[in-house]
Amino acid sequence: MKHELPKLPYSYDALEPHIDAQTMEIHHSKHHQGYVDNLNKALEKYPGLQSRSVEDLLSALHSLKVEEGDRAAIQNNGGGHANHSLFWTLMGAKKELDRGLAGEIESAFGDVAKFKELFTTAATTRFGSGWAWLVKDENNKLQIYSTANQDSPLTLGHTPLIGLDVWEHAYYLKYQNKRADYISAWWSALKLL
Ligand code: MN3
Repeated sequence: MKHELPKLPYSYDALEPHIDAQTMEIHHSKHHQGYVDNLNKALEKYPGLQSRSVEDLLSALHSLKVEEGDRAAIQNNGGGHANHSLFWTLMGAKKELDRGLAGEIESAFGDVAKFKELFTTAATTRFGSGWAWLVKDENNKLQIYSTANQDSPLTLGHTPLIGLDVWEHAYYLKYQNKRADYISAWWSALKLL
């Protein structure tokens, strides 16, 4: 079984003006496709791993019986595939506030506004390329942090709930070096909160 690029659940221009159509098209059809292709390439030597989901591969990353170079390729490209697959589903037309999630956020961080502030700081201060995350950790507690590159919280035994891509490819066409402006626009594209 080969991994495949998931369809976007909306059109490339659906997140305008917050995220522009050209960025969405390149991000999805070139960057995400590249992670999928390179993940498939990394798994060519390992037929036993080819039927496992990308989430499963990342959760088991450190115990996979693979060469170290291939482990790094699975970390980077499997992470890229899983992270973006989640990312697309988080955005879209605003839905009614998810009371379950909001309630958990309130008990963990005080209120949704405080959560947004902490998450924004994690996204703003990630040096270089990476992601900001809201995760459920191994004790079922919510945590906010960032990871470098395409590193997935799944490799730490955590379940990602909300992820924000802060690679320049996610915003450079519209926002250039102004990552903070992109992050603030992204909150408007997030459908959950
Ligand atoms: Mn990206």
